[in-house]
Amino acid sequence: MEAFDINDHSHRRYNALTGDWVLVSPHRSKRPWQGQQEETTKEQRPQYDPNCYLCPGNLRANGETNPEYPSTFVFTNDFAALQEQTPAGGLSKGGLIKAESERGLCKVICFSPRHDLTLSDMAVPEIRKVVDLWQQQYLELGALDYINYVQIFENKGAVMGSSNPHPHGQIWAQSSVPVEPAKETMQQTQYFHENKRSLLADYLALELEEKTRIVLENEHFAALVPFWAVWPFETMLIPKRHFAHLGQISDEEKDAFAAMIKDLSAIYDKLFQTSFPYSAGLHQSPTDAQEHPEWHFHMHFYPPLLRSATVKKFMVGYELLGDPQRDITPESAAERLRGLA
Ligand code: H2U
Ligand code: ZN
Repeated sequence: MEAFDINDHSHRRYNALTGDWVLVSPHRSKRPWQGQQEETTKEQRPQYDPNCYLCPGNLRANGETNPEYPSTFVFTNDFAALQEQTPAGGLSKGGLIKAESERGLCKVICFSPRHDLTLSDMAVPEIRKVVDLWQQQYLELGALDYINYVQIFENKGAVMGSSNPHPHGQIWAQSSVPVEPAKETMQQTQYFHENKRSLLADYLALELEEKTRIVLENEHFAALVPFWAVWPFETMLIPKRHFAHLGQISDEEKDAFAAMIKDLSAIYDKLFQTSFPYSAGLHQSPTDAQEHPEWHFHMHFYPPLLRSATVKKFMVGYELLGDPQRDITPESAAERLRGLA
């Protein structure tokens, strides 16, 4: 039998950050495609849309009017999935039928008053204001005694379920730690106890040495396609310094973070000459009043597009029933993204 070649032979990759596995089938990326094509929006948008519920001065669904905000704007989601006034309680039958009440709150953040922009069109000082607001919200919501985790994220593009093209994101803050950050907490804690170092700092050092999965780098942050990426052009932004949450980021690091978001999203837009859709979000330490020396702040980008602006990756079949799977390798995805920098 010939020797194993990671660039050619099927293999499973371990996600050191979550403990999950992904099946990689590099030889399969040449198969023909006659399936569904996604609609992508490339239409010119006005700077102000009188019908947009996020534009300054407009009316929202609950009857409130948005202020004439000059940069960012945050408000409580009028259709919040989590609510502060949820009564305590639950249900348990033989440990098999089990429910727990969940308290929380949801907010919407407008990144800009301009209806026609996305993060990739915005200037770095404008994105920096979004980072400032993320920081302020993480600290403010995290300080509430019933909030133990704050999830900040953006759904971009209709294909990702975004309800409105106006540049915006969301925050869901709640009393339990959801599954993904809980897995990351467990993996980082175990690594930190065994090695007395941050898992992601050590992982980033390996990646900066190997360089094959690095997309971009500046003084304080790196963008890379993780070794264990599931989505075709999935990336992570990782700060070079080990800190747990935005309450610990320096001003200089905030500027570098804003610049990385700008540069990475510009690369994404170039990849298929489209306003590139994705779900992106910050992962930071739980706000559960525990010390979290193991936690290393980072941002994930999960874009669904596979081979063009119209062909999306589906998580179906084996991926629903077995493990997630990918054809193009993270190394070749990184090489393509790097080429557009
Ligand atoms: P998405 O585009 O990611 O769905 O986020 C928009 C959010 O805005 C969505 O959660 C809220 C929706 O509940 N929303 C309001 O809070 N007020 C409105 O007037 C319309 C939409
Ligand atoms: Zn708008």
